[in-house]
Amino acid sequence: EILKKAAENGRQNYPRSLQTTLLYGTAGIRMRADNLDYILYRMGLLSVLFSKFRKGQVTGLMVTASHNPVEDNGVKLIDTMGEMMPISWEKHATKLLNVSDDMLESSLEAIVKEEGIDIDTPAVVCTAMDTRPSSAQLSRAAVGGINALGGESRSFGLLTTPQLHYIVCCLNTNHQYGLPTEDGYYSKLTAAFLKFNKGRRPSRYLPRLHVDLANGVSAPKIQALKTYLGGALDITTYNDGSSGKLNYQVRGQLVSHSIDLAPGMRCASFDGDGDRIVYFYRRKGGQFALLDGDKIATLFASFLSDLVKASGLKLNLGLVQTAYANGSSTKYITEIMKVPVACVPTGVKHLHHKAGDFDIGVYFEANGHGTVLFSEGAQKTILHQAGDDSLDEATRAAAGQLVTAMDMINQTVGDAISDLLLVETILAVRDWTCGDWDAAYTDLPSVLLKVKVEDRTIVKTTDAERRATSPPGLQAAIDELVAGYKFGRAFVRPSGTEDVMRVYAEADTKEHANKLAYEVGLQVY
Ligand code: 16G
Ligand code: ZN
Repeated sequence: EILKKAAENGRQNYPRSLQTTLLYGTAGIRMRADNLDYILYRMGLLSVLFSKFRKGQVTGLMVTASHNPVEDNGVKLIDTMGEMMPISWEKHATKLLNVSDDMLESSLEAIVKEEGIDIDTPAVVCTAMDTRPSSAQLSRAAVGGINALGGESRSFGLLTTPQLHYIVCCLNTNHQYGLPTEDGYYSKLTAAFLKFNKGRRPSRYLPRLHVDLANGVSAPKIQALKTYLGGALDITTYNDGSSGKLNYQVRGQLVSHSIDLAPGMRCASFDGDGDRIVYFYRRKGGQFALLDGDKIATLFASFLSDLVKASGLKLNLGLVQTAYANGSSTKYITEIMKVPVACVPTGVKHLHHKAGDFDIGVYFEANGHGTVLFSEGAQKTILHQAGDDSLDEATRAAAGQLVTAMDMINQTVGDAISDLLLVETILAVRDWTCGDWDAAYTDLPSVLLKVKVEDRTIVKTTDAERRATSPPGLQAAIDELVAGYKFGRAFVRPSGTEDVMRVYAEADTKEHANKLAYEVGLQVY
């Protein structure tokens, strides 16, 4: 009965206005905001079914299109521990995105049946949004959907995506993860930061950072963060206005053009919804240098692995990357740091999932999305070690530092604010400049091209997208091209978010990487 009412309400107030086939893809759905009302309504419905499926635990719905242009918007659904909605539910989302108004009721019914949902279970969904002009209206449409199925909606207004993930996790863990409010979030992270940095007198490291916020939702959030940090970290912000020029940066490359970059300045930039961060600086010789997700991942992994050793624990720590990870980073991690590396297909959900195979799993995409997961067992062991009076003080202190690091890390999803605090902590502890950090390894020159094709689905890949299995002969051709270059590596994959093929290549020089990418591109063109 309630399904019928919800479908009827949808037909009247949020009629389907697009006939094209849509996909709930790698990171939810993103598109021009004009036609999103019915989509948000329907995703509101789905988030209620998902909460009922999770026995009434809180689920989440974030209105954002991340780093897409300001005219776009979209939605990401969140699971009860703050992870992304599981892959097995994406087909339900895709179904609801595409059915006619007449078929909405029966489609809802089919999901209820297939997932064995008790429709009388109460449901709670938390929602939040980014700063796009369309976000408020679309949030109302989502709440309309949530309420239409009798779900309780809790709206948190403007939040970064990872803040909403954090809040959902807190609500479902009896506040064990932290207090389920924005204040709880800042308090938890900054208390850990301040504890780590208390009384530290670095000489090379300067607690001064320049951050470009892409005019996104992080702009007001960094202002709030600053009040919690007091004077412990001096943050100068750029593009910290409202949504006007949101995400003007080139996709994938978050590097800012607004910062007048002088040698010695340490800079970072965020994407529009605050789940990605990269650092950059100018080398002594004046050359621009990017400290991307791979560099952040190696920094985190080496720091945590040192602490694990110093605290006398036997925990297996591993790092998860994608095919885009620079070959030098992979080599450095496996050969110098002796930390195991796993490679998975593009998309945060794959990295997050794989990181769960380790006691401590660090994961990052080169584009700056990443975090660290501590298994439940590891968390217990670390806490126990930190409180074990029979141990010598140095050992206990190291375990204590691991506890503090865990508190600073948003384990639910990649989080630019949390990552920033941990990078700053590690640099301070090691008394490092960007140059010291950068010196660990030198990136191989790399190139990423997009190629417009008629049908990107003809290319199929395996081995974490590093090898093509179809069309026949493609991989052999790539192998042959790659063999002609020193340190050559290349792959092609169909994009999950745009109607294009992506071609990645790296080699000993920029010129060679360009040439290799071009040659490989011709194979799919
Ligand atoms: C999405 C993914 C990102 C990935 C990108 C690849 C999430 C939250 N975001 O933005 O991780 O790098 O897609 O896009 O999973 P592509 O398939 O078009 O290359
Ligand atoms: Zn994002």
